Amino acid sequence: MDAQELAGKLQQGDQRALARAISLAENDHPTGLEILQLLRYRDDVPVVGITGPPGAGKSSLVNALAERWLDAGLRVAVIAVDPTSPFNFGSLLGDRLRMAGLYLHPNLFIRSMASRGSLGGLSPRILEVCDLIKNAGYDRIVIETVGVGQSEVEIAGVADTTVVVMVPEAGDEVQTMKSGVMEIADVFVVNKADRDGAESFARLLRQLSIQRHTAAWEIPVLLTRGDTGDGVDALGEAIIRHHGNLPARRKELLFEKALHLLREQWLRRFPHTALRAELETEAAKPDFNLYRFVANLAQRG
Ligand SMILES: Nc1nc2c(ncn2[C@@H]2O[C@H](COP(=O)(O)OP(=O)(O)OP(=O)(O)O)[C@@H](O)[C@H]2O)c(=O)[nH]1
Ligand SMILES: [Mg+2]
Repeated sequence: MDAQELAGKLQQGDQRALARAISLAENDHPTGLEILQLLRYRDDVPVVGITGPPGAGKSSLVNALAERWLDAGLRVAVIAVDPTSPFNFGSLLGDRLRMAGLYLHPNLFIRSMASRGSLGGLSPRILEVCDLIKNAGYDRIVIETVGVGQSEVEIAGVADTTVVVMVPEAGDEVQTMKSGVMEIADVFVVNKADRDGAESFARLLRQLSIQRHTAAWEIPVLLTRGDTGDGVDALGEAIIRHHGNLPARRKELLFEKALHLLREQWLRRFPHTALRAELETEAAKPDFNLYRFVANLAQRG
């Protein structure tokens, strides 16, 4: 199937065409890029990043959110970014969806992606994957990443709305928490609200997040229960409200994405190893000048 045909099927919502296009994009196959170039630009589909420490209840919340949105007749895509294995469906997320009977739901698309490198960064093709999914007619995209590596902060460069999930036990650590996590949250969730200290932890988070409030957005701190779904309606509402409230944020994200893609093109044009070798050769010459070297490179195009 050529790019035109695949793009056509994908736009009709064909899940197999979507899966095929995603594989092509992930493998840097030229047809993947061709498909992306045929599609419409869409920023009307909320991309939601759900991050937080291992076991905080992210998959349970994703499952509960997906259930609600599917019930409302929406088409939902879930991406699980797993730092350990590309095959086990983001620890248990697959199991949860299966148990909830959602696994085979025709309006649900699930994809697991391995994270990149030992630091657990997001897959380099996540932007492309989201754009493919948007064009396949999905109304919501949810990305679950475990907050143990780079992915928890990187997610903020991909998602329109970043939800940071924590548990009451984290209350003691929050003062010393990596500042990155405080800075990326558009919505805070204190999950396992059935446990001691949930309310007081939520109060602390509210105080800490005041300094990040803007005229357009006050960061909500929500109490939820992943196992029963309590508070998940409010979480869904906050996500949609954030997406609607912040068109400026989406413009900024678009700019960041363009920069990211441009940087990648440059890296492809000047692979590091070749560039390093050339630089070393040139630098050994007596008349070497770094600024002329770079200007010549840029002109070579
Ligand atoms: N008591 C209680 N348990 C919960 C709640 N939400 C989730 N759990 C349980 O916490 C455990 C971890 O939940 P997951 O949803 O798998 O957590 P996760 O953050 O996706 O975990 P990883 O993907 O492994 O990082 C499971 O046994 C859930 O049933 C809650 O609100 N209260
Ligand atoms: Mg999980």
